[in-house]
Amino acid sequence: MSVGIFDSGLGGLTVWDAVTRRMPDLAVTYYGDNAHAPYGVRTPDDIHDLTRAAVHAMWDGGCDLVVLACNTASAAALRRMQEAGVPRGKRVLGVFVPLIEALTERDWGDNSPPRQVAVSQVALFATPATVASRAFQRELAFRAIGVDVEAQACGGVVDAIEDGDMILAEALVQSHVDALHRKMPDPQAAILGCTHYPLVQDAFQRALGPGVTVLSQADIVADSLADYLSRRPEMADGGTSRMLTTGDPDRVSSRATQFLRRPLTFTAA
Ligand code: DGN
Repeated sequence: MSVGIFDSGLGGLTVWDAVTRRMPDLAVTYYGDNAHAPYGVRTPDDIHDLTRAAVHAMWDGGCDLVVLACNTASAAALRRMQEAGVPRGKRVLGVFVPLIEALTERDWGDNSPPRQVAVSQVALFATPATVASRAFQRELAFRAIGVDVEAQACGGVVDAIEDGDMILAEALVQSHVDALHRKMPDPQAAILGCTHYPLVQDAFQRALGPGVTVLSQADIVADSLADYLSRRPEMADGGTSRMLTTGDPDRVSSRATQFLRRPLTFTAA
């Protein structure tokens, strides 16, 4: 069974890249819903329905475990899907819990007691849909962690990165960090809560200053997945690696190769 990594489009390739570097022998199915990207501007119901359909296709295609690399999909669909019930032997995980673990330095082994929160003032940068969902704050509250989170919706950054316009993307990062500082002048840590933001991580670090810990989601999710699979090896038992897209495979392959600067070949989902 290969492990599934789902994203609305290309952004999840940052997570795929970190996972495949961390576990080179792991069989991974990447599934990009490019036909319906971007998700960040869609309604929560729409995002849920698209994510649910894709995850069921991945389960049916042989992935027992699917990771939603997309924050927007994690925010709008994960809890709803888990509450509606997951088929026997299948799992779907998101990206918020690994981030919360990293933020709090807490070990989420079953029944682990809450530990001291490592930081108290945290900036969250994400798409407008993720910020509007308040899913990250909800997950923290669910775990009774008293972290003060100030969220900043970063309109335009995903589009600029997808267009390859890094000068615009970095200028937008600066203006979103300025906006965050007006609400929270002195954050101790910053979460880049969008698949695309690792590509402008240096710009976030520069704008935030050297004293702020910037959490890179892709590496955190890869570490967390490695830890999960060490405890549940049956979830990644053989299988072959594939790159699937609901969009046009030739076009997606060439954009993905440009996006990650690695040769990548997609086939139709
Ligand atoms: N993959 C999305 C995320 O992590 O929020 C960003 C792209 C999008 O669909 N807006």
